[in-house]
Amino acid sequence: MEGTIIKGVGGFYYVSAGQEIITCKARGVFRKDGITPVVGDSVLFTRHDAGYAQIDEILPRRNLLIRPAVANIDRLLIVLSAHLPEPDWMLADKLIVQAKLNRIEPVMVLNKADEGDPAIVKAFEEAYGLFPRVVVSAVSRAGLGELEAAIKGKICCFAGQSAVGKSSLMNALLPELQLPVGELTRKTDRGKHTTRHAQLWPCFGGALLDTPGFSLYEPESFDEKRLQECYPEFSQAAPCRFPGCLHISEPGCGVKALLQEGRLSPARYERYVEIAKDFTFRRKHQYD
Ligand SMILES: Nc1nc2c(ncn2[C@@H]2O[C@H](COP(=O)(O)OP(=O)(O)OP(=O)(O)O)[C@@H](O)[C@H]2O)c(=O)[nH]1
Ligand SMILES: [Mg+2]
Ligand SMILES: [Zn+2]
Repeated sequence: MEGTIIKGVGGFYYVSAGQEIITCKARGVFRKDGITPVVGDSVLFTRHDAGYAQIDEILPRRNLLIRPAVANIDRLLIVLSAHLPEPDWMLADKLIVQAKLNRIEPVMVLNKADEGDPAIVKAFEEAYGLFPRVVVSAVSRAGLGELEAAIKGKICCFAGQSAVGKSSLMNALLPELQLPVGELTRKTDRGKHTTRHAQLWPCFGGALLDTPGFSLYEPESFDEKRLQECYPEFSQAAPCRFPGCLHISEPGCGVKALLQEGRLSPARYERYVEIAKDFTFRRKHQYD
């Protein structure tokens, strides 16, 4: 039989097939081969008269994200909070890169619009104006229709810092779930990592995955050319003088010109430089 892993905990995999959820164990050989089934995997399994069903095969993955491990994602819903916790813009940018390198479409979601800090809303628009994006509130339900439209028929995975409201948005979209949501710690205004496991919920003709947020970030290759392709902003730039321009300190750079003309978010650009330098560093030290 064929099914989709919706949850994996303690060596058990919960596989959705038709209207049923079947508890499975993975075949022993997977561990030997270093293969771990993950949430979102399409699998072939067999049922036995006694004991647990067994996952025999993992069907080819379209993509795989790690920490938390999820597979076969169409869209990554990258959630930021317009209030607390303070947005980790760098994490959001890295999640975009992670998504794009894995051929997953990023959708930027700014939650807590009911308490929205206008400066954050403005920064969000400036940074992500060229991305599909929605401003929403799990509390007031503003923007939820738009969010649902972005999800329809796709396998969508929530990602982002603890306490930005990923589980709250899941609950707002699918009230029957009643997932646990957490408070912010009083001292640091950060989240408490309430969600512990990735879990997939079929809905809207596709599925939604709640996750504990991504700790990031492990591209398989550190190719600066591919990194640049993750920045739709750059496609508006005139060609650079030097082929292979990193858009950092080279003369005659089209991206720098864009920046000087005020057509590129300085904050996004600064974070790009940091990520690009990190790519260069890691590429050079990959085989150390
Ligand atoms: N004002 C306001 N608060 C919200 C909104 N959405 C979530 N919250 C609050 O934010 C806190 C964290 O919400 P969660 O849904 O647990 O956040 P999470 O992203 O799932 O966090 P982790 O599971 O720890 O990764 C809770 O206290 C929620 O009530 C919103 O739209 N507006
Ligand atoms: Mg959560
Ligand atoms: Zn350049």
